[in-house]
Formats: sequence, structure tokens, C-alpha cells
Amino acid sequence: MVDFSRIATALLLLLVSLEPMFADEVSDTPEKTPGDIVATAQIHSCTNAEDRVGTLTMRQRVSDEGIKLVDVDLELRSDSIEPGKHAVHVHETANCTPCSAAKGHFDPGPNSNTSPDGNHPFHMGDLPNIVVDENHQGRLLTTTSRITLSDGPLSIFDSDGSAVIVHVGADTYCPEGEEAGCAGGARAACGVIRRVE
Ligand SMILES: [Cu+2]
Repeated sequence: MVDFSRIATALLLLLVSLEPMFADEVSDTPEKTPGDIVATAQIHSCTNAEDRVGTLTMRQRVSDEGIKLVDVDLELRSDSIEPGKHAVHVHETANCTPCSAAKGHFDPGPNSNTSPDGNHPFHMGDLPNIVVDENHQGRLLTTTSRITLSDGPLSIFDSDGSAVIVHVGADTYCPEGEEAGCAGGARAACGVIRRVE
């Protein structure tokens, strides 16, 4: 005889295990393997701080040549993020209230010029665009050696920290030089980047 209660329990467990990774409450603490340094940001809309639009996870590892590489995983899902390409950058200050408080693009070099459209795409915090689909979802997986999560001259955890900004428009990487909006224009979303201890 078929035991329906056991089947029901099994189905329930399956459904629980299939809980999408973008459930309303995304895990705030990504797994950390020994030696890696991990950072995360909860990203909120610039027009409505209550609207949580996605999550950034960064993981620093050391390459075979001893180079510090940061794997970037940015996931967005919100009706407030329009389909299309959006510029993504590390900005110079850990403050998203309001989004303009994140200031310019992270660029700690000796000739630091953090103006978003000027000196772009030479900033250390510049990242590739994220592509958001018709369902207002997108994921950017990339690796950068321009920044570090550990201490040092390229650390995004300098005295005032850093934030990630997703812009309303696409980043053209300013091939014609300084041009208003070439680095993505207005700010759509922002998240303060925190190291996972
Ligand atoms: Cu930016």
C-alpha cells in the first residue's frame, strides 16, 4: 500500500530544498574557505532604500603567480532595475545614504582622479557592465586584479571604506574621453561593502 504521508513529506522536503537562491531573505554570510578573504554588500535602490535589489559577493584568492585576484559575483533582481546593461563600479566611500555619498570612483593611485566620467575607465574600481534581462534579473561574474580586499595600496577597505554602485545606464568605458554620462550616468542602486570576518 502506498504511504501518502511519506510521499507528501518527501515532496515537502524537495520543495524546501528547491527554495530559489533569490528568496526574499538572501544569506548575508557567504561561505568562506581558509585563506580566502570574502566581502559582501546588500544593494538597495537609490530611490527607495527599502527596496533591496540584490547582493554583491567578492572573494579574494591568490593566483599561482602570487597575484591577488578578486572574484566578483553580483546578482540583481528588482522591478526597479530596468532590463539592459548597467554600469557597475566600486565607489570611494562606504556610504549609500544618499547614493551620492558614495562619492566618485575608487581610484587610490598617485594620480587619483575619481570623477566618474573623467579618467574613466582607468579607475581601480571600474568593473564590466551587468546585463539585466526582461524579468529584471541579472548576474555579473567577473574577476579583477585592480583592487584587493586585504590591506595594501589597492585595498577597498581604506579609512573610509567603499561601496558598490549600479548605474541607470550602461558604461561605454568612455572611448571618446570625458563625456557626460559615459560611465553610466545616474545611480540606480548602492551597497556598502563589508568584509566577512
Ligand atoms: Cu559608478
